[in-house]
Amino acid sequence: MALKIETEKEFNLDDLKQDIDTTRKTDRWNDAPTELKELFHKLEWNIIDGEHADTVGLINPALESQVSARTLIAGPMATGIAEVGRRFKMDEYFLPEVMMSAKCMHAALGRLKPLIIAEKTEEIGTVVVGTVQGDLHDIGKKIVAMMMEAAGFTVIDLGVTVPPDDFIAAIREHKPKIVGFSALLTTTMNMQWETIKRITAEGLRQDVKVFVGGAPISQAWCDKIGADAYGMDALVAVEKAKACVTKLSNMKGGDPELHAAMLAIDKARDEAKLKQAQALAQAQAQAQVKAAAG
Ligand code: B12
Repeated sequence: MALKIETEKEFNLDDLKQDIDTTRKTDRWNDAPTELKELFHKLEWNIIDGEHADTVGLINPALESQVSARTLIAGPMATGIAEVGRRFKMDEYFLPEVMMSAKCMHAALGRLKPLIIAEKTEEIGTVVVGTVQGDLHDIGKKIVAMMMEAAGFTVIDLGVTVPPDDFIAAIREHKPKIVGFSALLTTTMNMQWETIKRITAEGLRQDVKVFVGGAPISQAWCDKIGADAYGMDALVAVEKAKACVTKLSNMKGGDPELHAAMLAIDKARDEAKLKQAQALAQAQAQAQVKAAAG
């Protein structure tokens, strides 16, 4: 049985600006056994320090301790690369450092990919994904592709800096139910729009549901460019993709009702999260009252 470790809440990552000793004092991953908490912190710092030759050596013992590939991706790998992004933004890191950290992420994903894909038990349709023209970022897109594959999709990954024509050709050839565009740069997000315009001009818009994602992408951007769904992360992307091929399979790409149904998934998710947080707070308050009375 895989160990359950909380990865979904928003963590304070200030300790990652300091050093691993400061990190050891954070309450992040406190629900993991002590040796795993230490391993998670080492993995965070491995990514920050870009020591890619050692990454798999940290992943393996975590897997042996029943940590799931998903927990590693959504947990210490996500927090480690987030700190790299912060350092890059603040000019504390430059391209060479970020490239070394990206190598750590690729090494880890290479180890985890077969485990995630092994979860695939059914065949529910084809998805075409790619990073739009001019953009070389592919870590997030690879995670989305892996999770889609695990959920039962056949994924055609067109790679990075994919011109609109290549998306069009792939839609004609593979007849996917969904096409997903990743963009990580404010300068390339417009290529998502251009690609949708080309798909529409080619008369293919109704044939595919268009998903968009990447760090600068938002629901507002998705609405503006007429995409069907925005995926803030791989889990959300998979949930929406599955809905597209099950209860919403009769809807066409570009249908406003499909767009509304995708938004309803986000709303339901937010409400469930809120309920969970309220229940937790209530349980904690009750425990405090009990402890005070006893
Ligand atoms: C690693 C990295 C790089 C690596 C990329 C390596 C690789 N193979 O991917 C390298 C070093 C090559 C690089 C280069 C550059 N980078 Co860079 N990079 C990053 C960094 C630090 C991390 C990105 C990442 O992998 N995140 C982790 C993944 C898991 O998250 P994610 O990509 O957001 O994906 C998740 C979701 O967004 C979503 N998702 C993603 N794609 C999709 C697609 C679909 C369909 C769906 C539904 C969902 C979805 O699901 C994913 C998983 O949950 C970011 C910082 C940041 N905050 O994002 C900067 C960042 C994106 N880079 C930036 C910049 C400026 C550059 C360069 C222009 C720098 C330069 N001067 O040359 C070049 C651009 C090169 C190019 N033409 O593309 C800026 C962009 C700023 C902006 N607003 O445009 C950022 C934000 C850093 C910063 N804060 O300044 N970079």
